[in-house]
Amino acid sequence: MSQEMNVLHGPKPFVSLEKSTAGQQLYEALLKHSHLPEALINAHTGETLSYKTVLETSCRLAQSLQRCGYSQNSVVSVCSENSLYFFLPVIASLYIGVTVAPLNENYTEGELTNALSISKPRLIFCSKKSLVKNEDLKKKFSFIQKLVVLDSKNDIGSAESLQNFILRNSDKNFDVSQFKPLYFDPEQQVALIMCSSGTTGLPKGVMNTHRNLAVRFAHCKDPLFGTQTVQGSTVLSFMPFFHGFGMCTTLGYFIMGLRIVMMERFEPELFLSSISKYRIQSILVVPPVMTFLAKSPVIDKYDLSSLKEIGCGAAPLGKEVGEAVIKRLKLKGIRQGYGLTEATLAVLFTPSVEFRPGSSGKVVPFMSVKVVDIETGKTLGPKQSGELCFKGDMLMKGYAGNVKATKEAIDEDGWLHSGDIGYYDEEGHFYIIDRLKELIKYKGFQVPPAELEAVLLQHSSIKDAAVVGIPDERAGELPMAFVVKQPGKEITEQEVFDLVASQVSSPKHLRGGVRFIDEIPKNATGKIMRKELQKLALKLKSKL
Ligand code: M24
Repeated sequence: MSQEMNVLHGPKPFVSLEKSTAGQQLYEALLKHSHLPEALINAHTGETLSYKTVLETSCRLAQSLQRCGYSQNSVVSVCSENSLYFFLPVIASLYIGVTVAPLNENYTEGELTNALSISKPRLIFCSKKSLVKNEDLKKKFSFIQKLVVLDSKNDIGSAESLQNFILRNSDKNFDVSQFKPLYFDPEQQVALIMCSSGTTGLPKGVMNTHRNLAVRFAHCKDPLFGTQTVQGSTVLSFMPFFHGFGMCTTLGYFIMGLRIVMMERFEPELFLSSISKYRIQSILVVPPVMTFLAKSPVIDKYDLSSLKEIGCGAAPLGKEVGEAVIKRLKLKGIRQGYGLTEATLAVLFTPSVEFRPGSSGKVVPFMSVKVVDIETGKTLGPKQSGELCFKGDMLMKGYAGNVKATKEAIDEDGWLHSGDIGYYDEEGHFYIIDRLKELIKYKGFQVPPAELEAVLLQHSSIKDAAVVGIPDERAGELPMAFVVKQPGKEITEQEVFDLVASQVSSPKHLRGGVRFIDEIPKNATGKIMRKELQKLALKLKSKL
């Protein structure tokens, strides 16, 4: 059987890939939708931004950035909770070839230091909430020249407000029709630098190109692979905008002219009341939200009858949970997405008419997938499990400044090795069954074990350490640490927990517990035998 025979290709695209940049496509879309009164609604405050405002402000901001010397390949960051203003600097930058490096505003200073050292932004658009943290970072890094506060009317100290930055640097009589986004080679031009640890090691900077985003925009227009919504219909967006899931899906919503109700974070009652109040038709969620929808008694207090579509991704969704939600909310099915930051967004997605409970979907247009035997490297056929590898227009350009890690992730033939184990059935529906890579996912958030192990090893009482994920019904996985004490030294479980909690953001805290052992099991090449430790963790848990 030829190797090519077992490579599955996405179906013929419904629309062909636009040759223009993501910035040009966003500009055209915002112009087309500029008669629509609401682009974004803040579910917490009821404040709104119209499509016309998003268009005008983003264009004026692009001009302001240009006049302040930001040009093709300059890097800026957005470090903010989800807000009405988050996408203004993103879209403005995309118009002019400036690269955006979104940052998780909940990151600790240590985590931000690592992320900033990779992307080196000259300007950070931050929120009032994250200003103090960003001011400290500006003192530390000389490459950060400026802070602009997104959600303040007035300047705060030396940080300018977004409004003033635009007023001071753009034409008084700015005319949108005179503004034209610039053209760059979409395949080469880096649009975003996103944080991801990939299959191993510390967080790295994933370079997603304009072409990568253009693929998402093409998917949005596809009746099989887009969200089942039309211009003007209402969606709810609360996935973090700094992550590929929230960032790329929401940019796609702008392309489609949807009415985007946004939330800063998942708040159960606000989530439900917003669906009811705004007659939300489509939502994208992570598995813990599905568990909430399946099990929580408060669901019955709300009218959720407007909801026609739920897409769920970023972590495994239990078949039973999916089925319970379908029954409770009277849906046709759940649309599962399987994505990786390194592949921009969902590369597997349930087509709108082919629901399969438990499946993560089929390969999307512009992408190919194969399943590879992890021992022999042979390409496998249906119902045979192996590592999922992807190729196509959604693959990242590489990790910023890290050729070695890029070569480890994408092989010589252009295949991205996902580090996930799965198989497909005769109809091409994929099922993810295990994770080969060390990454842990807590509620869909990345928890790279190597990062926590580095924190643990800094402590003088710790000789060796390993962190693994243990299964958890609500969160998917919880990080658990195995620790070897230095001979003659003492440290308690609580002290280990506190050490990690003091240095990394909340999803990475050791909620799975801390266990002391005599030795970390390692293979001949010194690699931690994580599967062994996972088995041990489960054994210990069953004894409790
Ligand atoms: P990143 N099942 C099992 N594991 C999954 C999974 C799934 N369905 N999806 C992701 N993973 C795990 O943080 C794998 O181990 C994302 O999770 C990511 C990024 C962008 C978009 O990236 C995998 O190696 C999305 C996920 C996404 N998910 O759904 C959708 N987008 C979606 C899009 C449009 O790097 C690791 O997480 C419409 C509907 C959708 F659901 C990658 O972790």
